[in-house]
Amino acid sequence: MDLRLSEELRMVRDLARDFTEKRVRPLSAQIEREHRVPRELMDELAQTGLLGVAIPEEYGGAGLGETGLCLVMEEITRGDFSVAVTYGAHASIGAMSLQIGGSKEQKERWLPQFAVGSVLGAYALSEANAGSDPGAMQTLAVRDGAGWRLDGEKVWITNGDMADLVTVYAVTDRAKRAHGGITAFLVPSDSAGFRVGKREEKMGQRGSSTVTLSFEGVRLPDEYRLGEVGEGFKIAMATLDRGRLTLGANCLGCAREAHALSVSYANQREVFGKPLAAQQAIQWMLADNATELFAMESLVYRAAHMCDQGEPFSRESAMVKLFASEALGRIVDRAVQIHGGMGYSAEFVIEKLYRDARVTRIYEGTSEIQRIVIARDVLQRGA
Ligand code: COS
Repeated sequence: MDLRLSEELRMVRDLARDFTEKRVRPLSAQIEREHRVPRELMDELAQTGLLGVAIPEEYGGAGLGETGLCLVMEEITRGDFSVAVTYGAHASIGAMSLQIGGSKEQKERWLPQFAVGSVLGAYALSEANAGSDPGAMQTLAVRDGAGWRLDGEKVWITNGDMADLVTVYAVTDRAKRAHGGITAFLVPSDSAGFRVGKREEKMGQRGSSTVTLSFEGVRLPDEYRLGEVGEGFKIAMATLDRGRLTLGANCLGCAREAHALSVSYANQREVFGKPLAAQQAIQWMLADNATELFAMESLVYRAAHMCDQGEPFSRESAMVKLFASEALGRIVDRAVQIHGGMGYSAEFVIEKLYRDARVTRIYEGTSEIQRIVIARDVLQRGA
């Protein structure tokens, strides 16, 4: 298997790296302080063309697939996790349901707008009592003349207050639920009855907006239904297969940043008359970081390659999410330890990375859910 990057992929990675250094990193402290990623930054990202990196060329994107998306996510996360999550909620899971489940007409209408950022997307699956078990959702869509009427509430929706078009999953058959009873809808945020509710105050990734969305008798024409009636759960899961891969790339970017800061601090800080880096205890931590980074990188880009080749990759994407989020947890923990008291101080970025990292073991499926997905696949398809 050849994992070398094509000329185009290297160009897109360099573009994302350059944008991150010039525009994202300098704003990171402000984003953290104000708990807000400026919409203008998304507009600037749109101007680079990076919003459409994974959108097929026929729909106005760069057509660089999951590998392209992972490269961009990795780079942006190095500059600021919240910006990367805001980007991903649009370019990854926001656009992906449409790419997976949309008709030709729906893709022709919406994807070019997603690619240039004139329409921002979001993905709304979770509910207060349906997080790990989305089949238990209560949001209901019932036939209303030639269209649909939507009622319910979604929680933890990234970009919910910024998005123009939200993919909402709703029950259309209570008896069938995950097995043919859930349908996906494209819901414009200016629909009557669409409301943005509470904004979460979070431990980390504070700049990324996470809100409740409610739908009170939202009326939708049938052409806003995504995929067939009853096909929604599969579209939601296939979208998460992609999302979990790009999340692995987020973890990789954050871990690289923590490791680079640790190496630099270990070289400059002196203890017992010599640099920290001369202490074997510190060297072992750096060696473990470097090894886990190599493993993360290998998993992320091998699984992305499988996805881009059209091979099944559901088990592998769960493995990426599980391993990368847990390895990131170990790497940021070592980074705090290497920095000592400085790692615990809010004046240093390590403290922020530690907080930003924690949720990666929870959102888009907890580590325990990933183990369920992997174990089921092992038992059904073999080791
Ligand atoms: N791609 C396509 N279809 C899939 C799929 C996937 N990755 N995973 C499951 N399906 C299909 C199944 O094949 C099944 O189809 P049939 O009805 O034809 O049999 C259907 O979807 C239901 O699947 P399953 O029986 O496995 O559903 P469960 O309710 O047992 O749920 C898990 C399975 C646990 C994997 C799922 O609920 C899950 O991923 N939970 C976590 C959700 C999550 O990540 N939430 C975070 C919020 S999103 S930011």
